[in-house]
Amino acid sequence: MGVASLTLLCLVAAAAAGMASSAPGAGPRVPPPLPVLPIPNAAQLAWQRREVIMFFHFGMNTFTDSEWGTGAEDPSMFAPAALNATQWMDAASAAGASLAILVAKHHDGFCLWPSAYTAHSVRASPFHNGAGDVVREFTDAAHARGIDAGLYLSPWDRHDARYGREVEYNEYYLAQLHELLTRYGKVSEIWFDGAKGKNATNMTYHFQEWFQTVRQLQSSINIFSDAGPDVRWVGDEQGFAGATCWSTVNRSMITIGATGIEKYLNNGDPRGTDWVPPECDVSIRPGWFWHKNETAKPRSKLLEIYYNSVGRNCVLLLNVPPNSTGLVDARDIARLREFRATVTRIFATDLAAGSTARASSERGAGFAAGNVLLDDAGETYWAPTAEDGRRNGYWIELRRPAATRARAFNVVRIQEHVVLGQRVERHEVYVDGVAVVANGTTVGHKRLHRLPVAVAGKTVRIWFVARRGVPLVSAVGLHLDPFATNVM
Ligand code: FUL
Repeated sequence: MGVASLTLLCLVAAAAAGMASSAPGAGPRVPPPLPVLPIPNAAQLAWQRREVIMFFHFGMNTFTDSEWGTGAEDPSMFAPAALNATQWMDAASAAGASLAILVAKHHDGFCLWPSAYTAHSVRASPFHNGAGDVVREFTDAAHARGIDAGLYLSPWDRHDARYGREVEYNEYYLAQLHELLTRYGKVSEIWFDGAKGKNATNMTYHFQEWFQTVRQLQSSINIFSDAGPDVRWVGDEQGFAGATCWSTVNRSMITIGATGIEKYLNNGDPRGTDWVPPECDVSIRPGWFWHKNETAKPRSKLLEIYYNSVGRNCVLLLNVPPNSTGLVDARDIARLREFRATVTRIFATDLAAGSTARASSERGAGFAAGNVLLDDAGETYWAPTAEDGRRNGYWIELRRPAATRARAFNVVRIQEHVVLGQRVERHEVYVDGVAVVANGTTVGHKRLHRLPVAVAGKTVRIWFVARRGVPLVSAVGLHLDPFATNVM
């Protein structure tokens, strides 16, 4: 290869990588803006991008038709005849989930793995004649499918006699955490449920010891609880985040398991100093556990949940309960597949594609308005100069190509570059300079606006009316949801 062609190749490669500084004649590249703290860590960012993850509630309750077992259940009742965790992963794949979380021990205290610290486990059950290990089958099946595994270990334990004796129970719980986090390979999320019955025995959980032990054993894990530290509960079990939803909170404001914290968790806190994004847990059926006569929510409900969770800056943790045979009901898998196909269909076509983008200003090479149209997993973003805030404010505008501007859309997608912090406090969406078709407060990783009626138009402009620092936008999309009631 000649020197000339080599130089050309280098230039092309540099341009492709956005390295304007290496092109002859171009000035040095403008660095990215400073972050607005707090910002997510790498594990939190990877979690956020999953968008939909799966929950599997399976245990003693599956066999007793209950939601909260008493702890007095006989292990002989735990007898799934054809448990197949690979089939559970079919359900996770059908939903497009990259992480699956198993309830390893629920409030009834029965352990789905052969814990060395209690007799109340699969070891005392007929499952594989006492030689079974559901946690092993689950984690192996997940890993074999390329799905990450997570585990739930209920702090509230209605069976164990140590519950209520502070040191003894905390030691027991820690020893079980140790088993779960050292025997089964990589664990990507651990769930600390704050739930506890009103008349439950008094018990102080040593969360700090638990959290630090988890970190010691699994360095890239995300720890879930009402108060994080990595992922927080959204404050309800309907799968709905607040219309205002910050990834930030002040952890010191949240007592795990307390009542009255729900609204704070639902909305987050713009002045929060901790990055603890919300997870929306909801079951596909009325119950968390399987009950013979319950059925899955319809597609329209699942879609509403999606818009109100993923579309409000959250990760959706969708529960599907395996039945007493040890299998996920085929109808539930079909519903998950239908749900995923629907989401894919809505978002596969971007009616903003081919638009030209302009903005109130651009920070420099690498921060162009057009970055919001690139399908690059949020790597690039539009950044304005800091000056706009002192002039007329920050906006970005898409001018749709003549060929598609007559095509109506009823969903507007906006995504912030949260790598550098969540910033947008209030925004408005205009079509053709006049009608405000949508407005709202926070954006975060993803904000989906469903419009009351489908609209067409030449230009779509988004004003960032209030924000912490300059807005940084990684994507804007326009979509048509054919299942919305306003579309013929
Ligand atoms: C709640 C529990 O009490 C439910 O049984 C279920 O496990 C849900 C995910 O969390 O707090």
